[in-house]
Formats: sequence, structure tokens, C-alpha cells
Amino acid sequence: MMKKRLLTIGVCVAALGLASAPALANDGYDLWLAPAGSPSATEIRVVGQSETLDRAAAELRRDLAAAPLPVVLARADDPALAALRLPTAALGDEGYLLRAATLDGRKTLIVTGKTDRAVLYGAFALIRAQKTGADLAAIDLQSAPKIGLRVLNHWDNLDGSVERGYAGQSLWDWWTLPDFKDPRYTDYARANAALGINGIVLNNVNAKPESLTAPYIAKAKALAEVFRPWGIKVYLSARFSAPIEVGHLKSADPLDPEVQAWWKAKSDEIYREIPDFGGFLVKANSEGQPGPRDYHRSHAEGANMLAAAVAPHNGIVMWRAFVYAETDPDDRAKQAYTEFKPLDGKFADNVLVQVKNGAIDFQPREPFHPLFGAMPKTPMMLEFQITKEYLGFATHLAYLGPLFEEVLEADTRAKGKGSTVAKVIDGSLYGHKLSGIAGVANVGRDRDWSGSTFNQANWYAFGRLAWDPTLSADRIAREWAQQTFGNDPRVVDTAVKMMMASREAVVDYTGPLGLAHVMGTGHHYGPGPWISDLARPEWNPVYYHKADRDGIGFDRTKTGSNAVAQYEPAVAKLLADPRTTPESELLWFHHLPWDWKMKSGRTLWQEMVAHYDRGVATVAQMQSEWQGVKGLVDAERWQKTASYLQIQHNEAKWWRDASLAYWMSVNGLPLPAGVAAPEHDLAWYKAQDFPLAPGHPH
Ligand code: GCV
Repeated sequence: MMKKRLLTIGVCVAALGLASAPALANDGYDLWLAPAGSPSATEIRVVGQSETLDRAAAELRRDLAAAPLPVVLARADDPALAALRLPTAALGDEGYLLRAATLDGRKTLIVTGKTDRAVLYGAFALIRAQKTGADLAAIDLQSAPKIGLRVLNHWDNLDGSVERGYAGQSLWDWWTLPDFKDPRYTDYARANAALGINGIVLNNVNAKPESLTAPYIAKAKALAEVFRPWGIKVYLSARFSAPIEVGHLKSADPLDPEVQAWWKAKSDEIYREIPDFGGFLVKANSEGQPGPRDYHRSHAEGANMLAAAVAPHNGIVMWRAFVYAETDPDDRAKQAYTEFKPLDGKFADNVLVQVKNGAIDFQPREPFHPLFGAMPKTPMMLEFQITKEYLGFATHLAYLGPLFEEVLEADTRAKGKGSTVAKVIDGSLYGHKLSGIAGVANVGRDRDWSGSTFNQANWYAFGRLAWDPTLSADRIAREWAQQTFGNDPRVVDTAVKMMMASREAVVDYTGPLGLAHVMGTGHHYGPGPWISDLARPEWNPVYYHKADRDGIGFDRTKTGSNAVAQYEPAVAKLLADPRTTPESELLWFHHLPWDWKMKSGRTLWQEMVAHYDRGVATVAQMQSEWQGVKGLVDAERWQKTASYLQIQHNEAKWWRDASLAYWMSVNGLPLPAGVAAPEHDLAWYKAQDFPLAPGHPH
């Protein structure tokens, strides 16, 4: 009887169009694009005709709940809008304007921009404004992206696996492409267009040469056709040695005319199939990938060869600066700067150098990369990792908005105060026309796309910050929560509170106070600060923390590797002294005794322990906050989140306990009074092994 009644209620709710009412199941597929329930009652008129404008109108019909005014979509140059003299000068090609105005004697909501793409972005912005509670009857909003290339990097392999992917197999079903275009490709494009993402690199930077063969170009073309109306271009990661593997040449030397001709012909072939192909992304001479250094050529010579091949088609090259060599005994954190800084001014005009946010590798916290601001003549692209290789995979709740914000706001001081990383990469600091930002995607074939509801927020935050790097992580969290869970303030406030505390919690329980690279080998899952037996020194956690009986931390000052000298003098000066280094980065730059006095008055050791404890406690706090919204969030997403928080709590404790057990084995110090001892002995933690962890390349 009870069951039947519930069923009837469910049917009624659905019939009323309240498909996202909390009591009903929600598998997370809709992301931030939850439909309004029934087709919009609002009158929506499109002036002009194009696939993109039609899609913009369809989005409004699907997602816009009844609006107070009829909506008109039109390009800014359309005579229909001429009388309104709208201020569109600053919009560029992609900016939009939303305005409630009187058109032909009727109060109307105008959605406009200079191109169809801009109108599409405007339509999504209108939906976002409504879902986040704006008064549409009075809306007057314009926005243009500050960064030109807003790109997702898929580390997707041709066999369907995803390097560092924790949301199932690759979204691209290479096997059935190009004949079958999974409708998910369209939904993926919609979700990205809603954020303003305008480029997708389809394949892993550890690229297979086959991705440049005709069958795979045909598959890329099929995806490009799906994405095109949504304003999204496709790019490919290129394997530098492809002229040998695919072209059967003897060399891939960038100065060899035959090699140059091969790349030119290959690019022409791609552009014949994909006229708006974006260009190439290259990982060269890094972690075993081939590159120009194999021929004693510079990275600039390698990049420029590819740049010349795509230039006639207006293509670009994104050349990664993620390099470190086993033959270089210098501090790994210094190597990219050492290699790339002298190349400033040597890259072709259509090359961007793509730099990870920090100098090691997407750690839960890293100081900003010293290359930002250091190559004034070179457009520089920032690379974030949205997928959480080092922040708990898909299971841990770690909202990356604060990490992204921290990096974008970091002041390089390259041209005095206020020379933020954001201004370097948006091109404004040095007046570059090309500008870009990339995020390593966290998307796979999981029904909820990203492996968990809260992971979706990281994709969302990346997209919003790519559009406007000055937005705050807090504001983005709020608008994401409103679009994801609805407008109940109890849910929204709770979600935002959890999100804003979450990244710092991960830093605390994995590696506080500037510790980095203390994870398990290969899979990067779980703690491994004791690891010291890997072939390359810089693969070992002990290389990074240098803990011994007397102290802990990597001395990157003059008495050590002097990596601090790679920063502008104003920054370097602060980092050279442990007393003026932010404590959150202390052990990144300094090797200090365990009894070093911290600002809190505690010793370094006591402070470390307090951070580990705080990390675990924050996860417990998130669990109890989530309990508080039980019944206010649909059962499916609520339950999965609750289960994942439990996993996170167990694993936070594991990280804490394993780390403390190891540090104590090194420093011989007792735990401060009242602090819980690790659950197991160190040998137990060392014995844990996870060869089959997801996302790990085999
Ligand atoms: C694509 C880290 C990751 C690798 C990744 C590499 C990169 O080392 O562990 O999986 O390879 O970064 O960014 O190229």
C-alpha cells in the first residue's frame, strides 16, 4: 500500500513538471543544464537563421522557466535591433549582451552579441541568470571572455582508457566513430558551450601516432561536426615522432625539409576534413615522449615547425613546458624555467607555451610556476588539472575553485604589483593577442560524467574562470549549487560551505605546509612518503620532503637549489626567508628543524600534526553537514555523496596515520599530548599496494 502511494505521488510530481524535485532520483546527467520541466511558456523569437541560433533558442525552450518577458535572439548587427543602439562595442566576437528593452513597442528580453556563438553564450547566460535568481525583467548584463582559448584537454587514449581519468572509459567511442555519433557528444558540447569552453583536445598528450592517420582524422572530423554549432573547435595532441611512425621517414628532425613537408601535408590533410581544426597540442621530451631535443634542436624549433604547418589555416600550436629530464641533476622544479626562459622571443606567432600551474605536477598546493611573467614575448597558456590525480580521484570531495583562484590571483610582480598570473595568461600584461587556458578534463562515460556530483563543480569552475578569471571561487560554488540542486538556501549554503573547506582539507591530510609529491608510486593513490627506491631520483617522495632526524623540507634558497631566484626579485626576496614565506608553502622552499617556531607558537612538528588532524576533522564536519540536507537533495545524489564522504573520511585518516607513522620513524618525536596514534604500524601502511587503481596507465 505504502509503495503504491509513493508511486502515485511520483507520477503526479512528474506530471506537474517537477522532475527535479528532491524526492525523485537524479543520476546527475543533466549537470548545470537541468530542464525547466516542461517546454518554456515564454515566447522565444529568433531573428536570423543559423544552426547555432536555432540551438540557442532550443536551449531556452528547454531550460528557461516562464520568463516575465518575451525573448528575442538576434545578432547585434541585425537591423531589427538597430533602433536600440545597444552598447556592443566592447563585446568582441564572443561577448554577449542581455537587456530588458522596448522593441517594436513591446518590453522584450534581448539576447545579442556580434556572432551567433555570442548569442548562444547569451542564451546560456540568461538561463544561468534565471536559475540563480536574477530579476529578468530588469536585466542589463554584458560580458565578454577575457581569455581567447578556453580549452579542455582530454587525456583519452585510443583504446578507450583515460590517463588519470576516474569517471569511466573515454567519452569518445573511437571504435564506432565516425559512423555513430553518440547523442552524449551533443550533450557534452551543450554543457561546455554553457560555460563558454571553445576548444577540446581529443586525445592524450602521451599521444599515439595513429591519431594522425586518415581513419582517426575521420573520427575527429565526426566529433568536430557535432561540436561546431556549439562554437567548439577540436584540436589533436600530436606525437612528435609521427613522421617516422606514420610517414615512414627516417627522422623527425624539425629542421629536416622532408619532415617539415610531412607535417605540412598532414596539416593540409586535416584541414581538408576539418576546415576549422584548432591546431596541435604537444608534449615533447618529457616522461619518455619524443621531441626536438632528440635531434639537439630546441623546443622553439620543434614548435615552429608545427606552427608553420598550421599557420596557413590559422591554426595554433600549444607547446607544453612540462619538461624534466633524467639527465638533469638540477632541482626538478627549476628545469622547465631553465629550458624555456632563454627561448622567449624565439617562438612563432601562432605558438602558445602551455605551463602547468605549478613547477612540479598538479599537487594539492603548489606555488605558482616561475615561468608566469618570465617570458614577456611569448603568449603563455595556463594548464590546470580538473581531474583529481592528486586530490583523491573521483571519490574525495575537493572543490578546486579555491586552487584555481589562488593561482590566477598570484602576483608574479613581473611588471610591478598586480602582475597576476591571470593577467599574464589573458594577454593583457604584455599585450598578446593570443591567450589561453587549458584544463585536463575530468569527464568519462560515467552517467554523471565526472564520477561524482561535486566533481562536476570542478569542470564548471574551470569553465567559468576561463571566461572570467576574476570571478570568485565562492560565487562560482554558489551558482553551481543553485543550478545543480535548486534554490533551497539550506542545500545551497551547505554545499557551498562544504566545497569551500574541501580543498584545504585535502592539503591538510595529504601534505600540509608546502609538502608535495608524497603519494604512492605510479597510480598516485594514497600516501607513500617513505618511497626512495625508484630509478629516477625525482620520482621518489623522499626527494621532495628530504626529511631526516634534524628536519624536513626542500631548501630552494641560495643554500639549496636556489629555485627562488627564478621568481621576480620582489617575490624571491620573500621566499628566501622562512619568516616571510607563506606558511602554506614553507616546506616547498625551506628545510627546517622539527622544532622550528611557527606563527602559532607551536613547533613545526606540532603544527604538521595539527594540520593532519584538521584535515580529517574537516571531512567529518562535511559528513555531518551533508547529513543535515538529507531529504532536501534527491536520494540518488545524496546517497552517493554520503557514501563517497565516508570513503574520503577513511582515506583521510589513512593518509594522516600513514604520514605520521612515517614522520615519527624519521624524527623520533612523540605525538603531542592528546593526539591519537596511527591505527597501524608503518610496516602495515608500506605494505598496501594498488596496482589496479583507476586512471593509472599500464
Ligand atoms: C599525461 C603527470 C601524470 C601523467 C601525465 C603527466 C603530464 O606526470 O602523472 O599521467 O601524463 O603528468 O602532464 O604529461
